[in-house]
Amino acid sequence: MAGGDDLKLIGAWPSPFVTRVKLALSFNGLSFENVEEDISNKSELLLSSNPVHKKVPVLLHKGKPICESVVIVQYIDEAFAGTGPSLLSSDPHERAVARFWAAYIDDKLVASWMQSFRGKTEEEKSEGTKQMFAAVETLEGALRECSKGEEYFGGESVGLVDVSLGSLLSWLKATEVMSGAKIFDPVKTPLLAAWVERFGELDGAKTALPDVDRVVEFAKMRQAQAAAAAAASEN
Ligand code: GTX
Repeated sequence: MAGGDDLKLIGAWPSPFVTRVKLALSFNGLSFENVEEDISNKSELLLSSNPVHKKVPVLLHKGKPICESVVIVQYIDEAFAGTGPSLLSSDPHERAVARFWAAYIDDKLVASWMQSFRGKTEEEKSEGTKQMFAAVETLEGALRECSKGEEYFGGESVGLVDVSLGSLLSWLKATEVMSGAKIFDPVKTPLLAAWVERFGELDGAKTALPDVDRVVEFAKMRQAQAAAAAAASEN
């Protein structure tokens, strides 16, 4: 397997951004050393590799760090071109469109989804939920446009947008379990609902995506910690 000793991933298993990098490595058939980071007690390796944001993921290739998940995914695609199907089209316009939607996923979907459970008030949370559903509906249109009748945002095979959105699936499914609301509704967003099923069946996705039940447990533990911290600050 290519990669091997040359690739080290500084990550944390619950992070959807780390999953993003694992997906790209997996789809490219690249092996890597996984370095599990304790986010509450950051290692010297993380701090020196990502001194600006001090966040995971960081990919070290031959010792050189690359930061920011979407940047790392594109780096893998370029540095290991030919080891797997390319995640970006050879057409500059299609590449630009894919980068646009990858940014949309982080700026609109991830941001509103986080607001839906981290909002300070109930209004903020419900506004987050509303915006999250609006972003999902917009992505239904993006899938229709980008796939051109094929199976993925990337067309016949997965691309940057599939990896960007696919990395969130365990968390979005965990949110469905916890809230009871269907995020990828087969009636409102039939293409996306089918895409979710198809994406989850890919070997690369099965390898890289964290188990939904484990994410639910983790999320409940974090909720309990946040509630305890809020109660302590009131006293
Ligand atoms: N924009 C970055 C990327 O795409 O790589 C974002 C990376 C990031 O936020 N990493 C977090 C981190 O290292 C871990 S993932 C947090 C998201 C949790 C969502 C589910 C509740 N954080 C360390 C820190 O902020 O100090």
